Order: sequence, then structure tokens, then C-alpha cells
Amino acid sequence: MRLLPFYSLLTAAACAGLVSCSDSKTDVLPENVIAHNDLESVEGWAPANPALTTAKAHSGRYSMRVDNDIEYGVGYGALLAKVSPTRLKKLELSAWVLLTGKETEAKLVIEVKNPADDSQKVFWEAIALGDEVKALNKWTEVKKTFTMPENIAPTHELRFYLWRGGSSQPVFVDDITLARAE
Ligand SMILES: [Ca+2]
Repeated sequence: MRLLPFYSLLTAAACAGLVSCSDSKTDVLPENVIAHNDLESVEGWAPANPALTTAKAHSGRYSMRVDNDIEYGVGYGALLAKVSPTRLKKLELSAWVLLTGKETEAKLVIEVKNPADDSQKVFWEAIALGDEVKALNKWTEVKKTFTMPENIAPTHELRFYLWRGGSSQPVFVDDITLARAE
């Protein structure tokens, strides 16, 4: 398996009793997983992120939230060269979402940017949470497979983030997984 940047954190959390040490799901992630975050090991790591919250959680104590005052959630960014040994063709995003109000405009965004030219939009697609999640105040799993364009390069950066998108009522997200898909 590939070691993820926060794999050791997950293991440390597991053996600190936050989750069971015998829970193999948290010890070994599938080989195609690019990144996984249950938000349990983010508190205290700089820079402090106002989106991190204990108000609601799908796993453990923590999730992330956007609302009137918080535009973006805890984000992910890495060069494509580091996330996939071969050209990334498809990317599967899954996450657990809790909406507190109808007609939210919040989105889970997958973006590919060229760090050498910030104005160049290589790829931008999103899961519109208001379209996908109908139940309020109930954790619901959302999942989408994104087809990457031919022109992505190893020097481009893959980004994931939760964006408020005009929502005024809080939107919570937990247990995010980005994985290579076929
Ligand atoms: Ca959590």
C-alpha cells in the first residue's frame, strides 16, 4: 500500500484510543485512496482552521462546517505527480454531509490548477449538495466520479474543498475520501 501523508496520524489516533486499534479500516486504506480525512487529527495543527467543529460529527468528535462566517472548509491540495503514479483518469470523491437548511448552495469542489499560471482553469467540477441531499439534519453519504481532462499534467495541483457558495445555514462534512477510479 501507499503511505498517505497523514497515515501516521491516523495510526497514532487509533492507538491513542480515539478509535479502536483493531479497526483495520483505519489502519490500512485501499491502494487507490489518494486522501482520506475524518477530521479527528486536525485540531491544533497550524494554521488553525475555523471550519473545524465539534458541533456535529459523523465519525468521532470532529467534522468541518461552512456557514455565514466561514467561506471554505478544511481543504486538500497536492501535485498530481504525488497523488498518482500514472495519469489520473477518474477520481472518486465520497463524503458524509449534514445539511441544516433547504436550498443550500454549498458545494464539494474538485479542481485542478496549474501552479505556474493561476489564471488557467484546467478543471473545476463540484457536487452541489442541495441537489444531492434531500434530508435535513441527517448524515447522508454523497459520492461522485469525476472524469479528468486529457490535458492534466503531473505538475498541476489537485485540490478539494468545501465551499459555502452563498449558503447561510451551516453545512457539515465529515469522512472525506478521494480515490483513483477506473
Ligand atoms: Ca469525524
